[in-house]
Amino acid sequence: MVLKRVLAFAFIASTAVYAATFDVTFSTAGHDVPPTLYGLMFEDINHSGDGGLYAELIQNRAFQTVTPGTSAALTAWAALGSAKISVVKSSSPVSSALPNALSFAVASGTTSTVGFTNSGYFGIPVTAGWTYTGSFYYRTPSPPATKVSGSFTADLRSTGGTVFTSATVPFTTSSTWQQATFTFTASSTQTSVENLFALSVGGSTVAGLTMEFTLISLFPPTFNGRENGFRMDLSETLLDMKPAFFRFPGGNNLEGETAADRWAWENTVGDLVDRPGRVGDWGYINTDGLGLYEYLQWIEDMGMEPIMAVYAGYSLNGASVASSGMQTYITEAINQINFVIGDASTNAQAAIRASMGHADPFTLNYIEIGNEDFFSPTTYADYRWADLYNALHAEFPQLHYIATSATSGNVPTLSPTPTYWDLHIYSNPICLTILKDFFINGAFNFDILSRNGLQFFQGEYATTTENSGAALTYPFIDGSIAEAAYMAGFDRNSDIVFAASYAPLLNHVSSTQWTPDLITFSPNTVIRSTSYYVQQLYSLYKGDFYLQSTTNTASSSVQWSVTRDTSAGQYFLKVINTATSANTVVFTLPFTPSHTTGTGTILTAPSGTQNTPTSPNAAVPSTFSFTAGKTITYNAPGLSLSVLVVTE
Ligand code: LX5
Repeated sequence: MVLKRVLAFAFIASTAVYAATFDVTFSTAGHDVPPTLYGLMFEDINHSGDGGLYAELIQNRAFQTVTPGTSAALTAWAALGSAKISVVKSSSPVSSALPNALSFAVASGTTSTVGFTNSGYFGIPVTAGWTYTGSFYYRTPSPPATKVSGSFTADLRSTGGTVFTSATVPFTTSSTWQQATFTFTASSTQTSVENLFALSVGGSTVAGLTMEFTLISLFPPTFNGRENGFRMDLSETLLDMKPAFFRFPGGNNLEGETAADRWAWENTVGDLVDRPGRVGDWGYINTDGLGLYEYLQWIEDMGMEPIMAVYAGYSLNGASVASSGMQTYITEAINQINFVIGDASTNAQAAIRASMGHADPFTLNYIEIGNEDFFSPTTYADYRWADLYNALHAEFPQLHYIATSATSGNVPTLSPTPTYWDLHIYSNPICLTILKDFFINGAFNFDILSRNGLQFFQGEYATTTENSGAALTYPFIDGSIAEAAYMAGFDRNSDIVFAASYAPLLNHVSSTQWTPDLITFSPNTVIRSTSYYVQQLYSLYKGDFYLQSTTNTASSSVQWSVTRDTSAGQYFLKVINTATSANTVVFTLPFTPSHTTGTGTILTAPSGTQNTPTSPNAAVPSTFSFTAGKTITYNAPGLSLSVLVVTE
């Protein structure tokens, strides 16, 4: 994967070190906060999908897109005992989508235990009380004249061979594919994730046989108990943010290295044996077990709404589909949308959705046309945007279409003129010299934009470097608080900013393509970064109405925002102090609170603090009490985001 972006380097600007007092008054005038304002951006990067949110534990479960006979084709697999294993192109594959299989050959005369193991996505969690659900397809290409019957043992074990839980799985030789299923329950929790899934059998039972296996799957309990579902701890971590939307499936991972490699929805739905998988854009194979249906079902379970992208004819090799070739992708996009919202009784794509268990349409309001098409602005402006927009809008006039390119003075130069526009920024906390925009300095970026009907989606943003230009592995408090200052601009400008999402979202600690990320995880741990807590506080205290207040100047150390949850009669006073020393804000309220003591939540930590695998809770929010009255004086510690809750 080639990074499209050259990260900007900038030089540190001096921040105020003297304490200051800021007087803030606010009235009841303001504007609605859109319910979509804070959500999530997701693509399969850093094994955030396969090996991450998608709960499948077996890596390379169906030998998708690998080259038979190579050692790479055996990624995560190893033989047990004297068995010989290799990946072959099956002479009679389980499906046309899955041409390959694991060949398991046992020499005549074998008596000792033979089998094979899988090491998972860089480990497998063993957790007491979890019932694991497994399955696999198997056949014997040249079965003996007299059928052989026996039993495999499926188990989870340490790399040293200690078995934690197992199940007996009967089999009979046959040249046709059979599917075996099993469950087992772990009675102990292992701290180490260096465990294996093993399928084994007594050597004398299978001596002289060659068998084939594929789609060897093992799931732990999943979020909401869904079959083929999502990892519980990661889902719950995201749910704790109360995210409003989920942008998917990319990001770069939508686009493919070439058009042929793009994320194509139709290859991601239906039975798992009918999903070929693809080489993802971040250097590893995507099984597409996490497919369009699974995304949508989980989005619904999580109480979010989708912001779904359609491929727009531009891929990462820099090539655009010619105008004459666009119809294929227009049809594909229409079909993709019909899969989501079509009438299952009249539409073929919607009927697939119904056959998978969701007869009713899913919620869908936003479609993103492409991703970062400013990398090919000419073809986007010349025909790709118009071709897709016009066709989709004609078919689905009720949906909102988000453009991703072609700007001049902050206005997309596209025809038809878009109403929704996604823009991205990865930068450092303070950028005075190179980018005029971000992050502390950018807190007023949206204030200066004209109110001309254009609605903004900050679909990706993150502090990616220190001010020195040094790359970050994990978000650090300085950058996270800079993001918080910037986000005050989202609250204040939520009349024209309808959605915003940090990116990337998730990172498997053992397979990282991009840092920093909002959440880092291993097979059995989840690390919430300092930026996670900033996102969480903004989302939880979003409110439904923004109240105009005295504004500070751009690039000042202290920013604030006042929003209200109207039905609860609660006001959320957010205070962001990006300086390393304390500053004071004095709020004068337009009412006298009904209480004299309020509760606030604060995220603060010394400069440079990061939450890491070895120190996951270096900075976590804590609550505090404050004296509430018509005037509230709040002394904001250095590097802090505070939310003061006041009830009318
Ligand atoms: C960025 C932009 C990482 C990504 C793209 C997304 O979050 O996939 O939309 O990658 S980049 O900078 O290499 O283009």
